[in-house]
Amino acid sequence: MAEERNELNELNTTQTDHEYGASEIQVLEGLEAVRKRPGMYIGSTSSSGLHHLVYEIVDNAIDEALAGYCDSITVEILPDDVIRVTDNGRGVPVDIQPQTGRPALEVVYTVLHAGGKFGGGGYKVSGGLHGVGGSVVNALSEWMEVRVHKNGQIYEVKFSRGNMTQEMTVVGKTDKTGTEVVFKPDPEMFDDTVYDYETLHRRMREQAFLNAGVRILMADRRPGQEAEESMRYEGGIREFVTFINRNKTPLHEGVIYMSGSRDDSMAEIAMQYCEDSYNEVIVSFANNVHTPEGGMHEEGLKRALTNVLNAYGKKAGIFKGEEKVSGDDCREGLTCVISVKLTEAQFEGQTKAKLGNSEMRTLVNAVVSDKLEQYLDENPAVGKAILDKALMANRAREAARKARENIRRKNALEGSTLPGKLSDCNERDPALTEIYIVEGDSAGGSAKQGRDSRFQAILPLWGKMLNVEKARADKIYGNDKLQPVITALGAGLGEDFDESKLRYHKVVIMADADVDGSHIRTLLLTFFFRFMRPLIERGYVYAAVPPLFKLVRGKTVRVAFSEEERDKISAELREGNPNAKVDISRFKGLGEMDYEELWETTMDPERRTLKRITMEDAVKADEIFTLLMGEKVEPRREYIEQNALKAVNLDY
Ligand code: 1YM
Repeated sequence: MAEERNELNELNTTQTDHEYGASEIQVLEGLEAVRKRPGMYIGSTSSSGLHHLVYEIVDNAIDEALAGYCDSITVEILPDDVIRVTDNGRGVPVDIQPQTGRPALEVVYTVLHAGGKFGGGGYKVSGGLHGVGGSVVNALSEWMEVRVHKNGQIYEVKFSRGNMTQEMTVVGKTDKTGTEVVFKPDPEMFDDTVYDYETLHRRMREQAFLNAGVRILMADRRPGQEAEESMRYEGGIREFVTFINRNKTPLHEGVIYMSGSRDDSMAEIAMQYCEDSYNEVIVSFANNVHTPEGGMHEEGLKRALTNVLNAYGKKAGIFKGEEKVSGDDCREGLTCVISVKLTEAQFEGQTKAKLGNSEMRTLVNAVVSDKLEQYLDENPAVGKAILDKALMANRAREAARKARENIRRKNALEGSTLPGKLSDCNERDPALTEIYIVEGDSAGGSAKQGRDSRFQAILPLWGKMLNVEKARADKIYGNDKLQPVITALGAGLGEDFDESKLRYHKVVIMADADVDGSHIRTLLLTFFFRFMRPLIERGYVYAAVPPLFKLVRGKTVRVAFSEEERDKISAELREGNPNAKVDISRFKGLGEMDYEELWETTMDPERRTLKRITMEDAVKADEIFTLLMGEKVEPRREYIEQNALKAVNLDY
């Protein structure tokens, strides 16, 4: 807050002795800073930064909801990728601010406030630093308009790239209250200004779960892609857990819900185990911000869960003799959402996605220790089911360890065991090498011929892969389809994964752009996600992007990776002669390309396109995988029906 006051004072001293005229109001120094270094304020100027603008404005509406004045928020993508966010709260204040002599409505959007998420300092909390993001969004918008319904009047202000172009003006009468913000992101500031409905929809759904009872309407109003969903979850994060588990079979009825608070902080935890899942899904938030890297709140949960389950197993006579279960055992098949609210959240880690406040470990630990024990005492059947599952996990882990030892012993006896199908490269420094995992033997053959064998290794895979969803870790070791991948990469898997032993720092999945190809990509990504997660976290996994079209005019041959590119190239090839014949064909598959084509379009580092796989991609693959391979038939059928057409272009 101190910083905020300083900014206002500065404004005060430099501007007091005369009144503002609309033409005189220039971009304030602060907003220039935002346009100079946008990354400092919104993380990046890529798609993620573009979407971040929306979150900043929505956060203000959510804060108003948390303060108890607003229960409905509308987020719309309008034609031309203009964003409109509306709420039914009190409306941003319009009275004159004593420090500046200007209406608060103008100040909120023109003065850079303290506490930005990326600029250091704490994060805003409801009732705290209200509206910090408004000015940042304004600075990065080609234009922005805000209308406030309040006191029976409609007030309006307009801006262009942070400059006020219309001072606050009364433009009409109203019987409602609320705020409407409309902005168009500045193409000068972003790589691309096209919004992705799914990205916003996902985030708004998450916010609706985290803020029980608030209705969020998400709509796409761009012609040809209209969509709309109204979301309101009275059950809050309980319903979030039910939603995550929608395609799985719960081990027990109902979601376990626990909450507690201490001083100015509070924690909520909702959890449910699933019968047909061996994964752990923990989704955590601090002040409604997702913390994918976890942190203190997750640590508190894990610690308490392990302690409570071990104590209960003993007390209820479920353990035999000295039996006990590990933390991992306690989390197999668990889905858990944790949401904490605190005044001075410290975000740490590479992407500021990890909560650092140790008092949150204490709080969550205390809440779970206390409430879960009580829950198990009151629901002994659930307690028994959870502990039986943890004991099963424990036995499977033990079996896996033995299987691993056997393999190690076997390897030691048989010496080098690189898979026979692998065509390795000559270079030995993993930082310089890449492995192409190729679908099908014929594509594998072309890849082997076309590659640069100095640094590119090829491993062909073929046939149906193992159903990883139902397979436990112990079975994976012996699987003949995955075994070559494991040995070629050389770093082991699961708890034993050792990055320093990894033989290639680029692992490229090369599969067709069709249903089978996307299937194999999903399988491999799911496998990496579950058993070699650091591989994805460290950014070592890529998808090759093979071209879709081949265009030939006389001796000129070009390839295109999308329909737009095809049309563009086709026009280029016709340049000067609109009637020239350009022969366009669709690549049916990798196997169809000869080795030179494959090298030129998909493997040559100078010319190829690789898509780096993110954790988000992997989580999506994992979700699709669960759906396709899990035990529930109905959602699988629905998914296949809905995606039968889309599947051709599945883009991870
Ligand atoms: C579509 C975006 O910004 N709503 C919104 C913002 C504010 C208020 C209400 C508000 C806050 C307070 C008092 C308060 C903001 N106010 C400010 C500031 N929706 C959206 N709705 N009255 C109204 O915090 O005391 C900044 S944002 F700073 F002026 F109070």
